[in-house]
Amino acid sequence: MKEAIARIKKESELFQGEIQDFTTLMQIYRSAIKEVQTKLEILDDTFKTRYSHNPIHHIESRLKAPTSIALKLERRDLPMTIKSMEEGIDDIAGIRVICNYVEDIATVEELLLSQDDVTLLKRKDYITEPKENGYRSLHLIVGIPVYFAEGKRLTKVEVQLRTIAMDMWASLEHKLRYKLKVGEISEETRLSLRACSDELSRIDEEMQNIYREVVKERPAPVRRHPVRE
Ligand code: 0O2
Repeated sequence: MKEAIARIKKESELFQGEIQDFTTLMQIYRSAIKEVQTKLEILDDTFKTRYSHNPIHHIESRLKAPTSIALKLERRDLPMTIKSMEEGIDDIAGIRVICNYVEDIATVEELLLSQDDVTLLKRKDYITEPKENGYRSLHLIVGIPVYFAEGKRLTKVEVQLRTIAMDMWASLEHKLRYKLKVGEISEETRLSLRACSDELSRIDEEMQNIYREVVKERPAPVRRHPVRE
């Protein structure tokens, strides 16, 4: 890992001869983040007006750092080119949507995917099927058109949706992973982390039930969107 970082640490060494294209592409990803974030903010506001409830607690976004992009390409044995970066990495533009209740995740997904300029490219449901370690989130890779001087480009954005409780677990586990390498995590720690995630999931369910009791009414059930190949 250290060697790889040392080898690619200078940004100018990345995507040799394509640095102008790289800068332009990052600008396009930045615009895609803004577009999707604005869509999410608007749908949250609209939902609040209609149902007196904000499904979204807060939104975070980030553009993947050039070094992380290069490391991911290297891990996947892909060449350091703009083409493989665009085709091989789905999360250069990343948005994290932290929802208040579990059911809000499906609501936000439905509202976002029902917009006709948003295309669902990939869907990973780590809520229905959590990862072995206890990681829970819904990951959507969406394509959205970004308009720039030379034309329009369908750009990929990763949208991670999770509750406040799922986010708490994921951020702490992420920090712990910096302190401990995977091989160093004892079985006991691994099981404790999984137990914490299961407990938080139980709490999420209970909070959802309390909310349902208080409100006694929820909007219409969600409909699923096919993934377009
Ligand atoms: P960072 O620093 O968060 O960006 P794929 O491209 O779909 O084939 P990938 O990228 O492994 O493969 O996809 P996946 O499984 O959907 O995971 C992508 C992101 O989800 C990760 O990005 C994390 O943000 C988050 N994630 C996935 N698994 C875990 C986990 O076990 N714990 C935590 N805390 N987060 C997880 P990056 O690039 O790893 O990191």
